[in-house]
Amino acid sequence: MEARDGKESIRRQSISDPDSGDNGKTVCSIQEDLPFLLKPSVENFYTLVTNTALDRETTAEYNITITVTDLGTPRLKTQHTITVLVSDVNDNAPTFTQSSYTLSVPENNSPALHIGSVSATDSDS
Ligand SMILES: [Ca+2]
Ligand SMILES: [Ca+2]
Ligand SMILES: [Ca+2]
Repeated sequence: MEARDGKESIRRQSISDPDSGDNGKTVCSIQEDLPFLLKPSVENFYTLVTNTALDRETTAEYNITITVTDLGTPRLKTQHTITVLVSDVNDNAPTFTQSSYTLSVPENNSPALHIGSVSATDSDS
């Protein structure tokens, strides 16, 4: 998924419970420490949305446990875990592994004399 605007809908979950009355009414929730919200849409449907911008270089994968509980007595619940993979956007410039390099070379050198090497990395995938 991509989440540039922070509110992108990423998944709809359908819930059903064959009991009647409160025994068949359901409440759905996810863990609170995740950058996602589960919003009720039409009856028995919930929409999973992001509530902040995600950063693949910090967290590339989330496991979201969706808990659905009925309002009967006793309350019965079912849990389901879904995995959200954050796809990469090219949002990092390459960087050199050292902030400065000083190399020395003797004068009167021969052609193609090896002086040293530099390296750079890019945290995007
Ligand atoms: Ca990023
Ligand atoms: Ca890059
Ligand atoms: Ca990236």
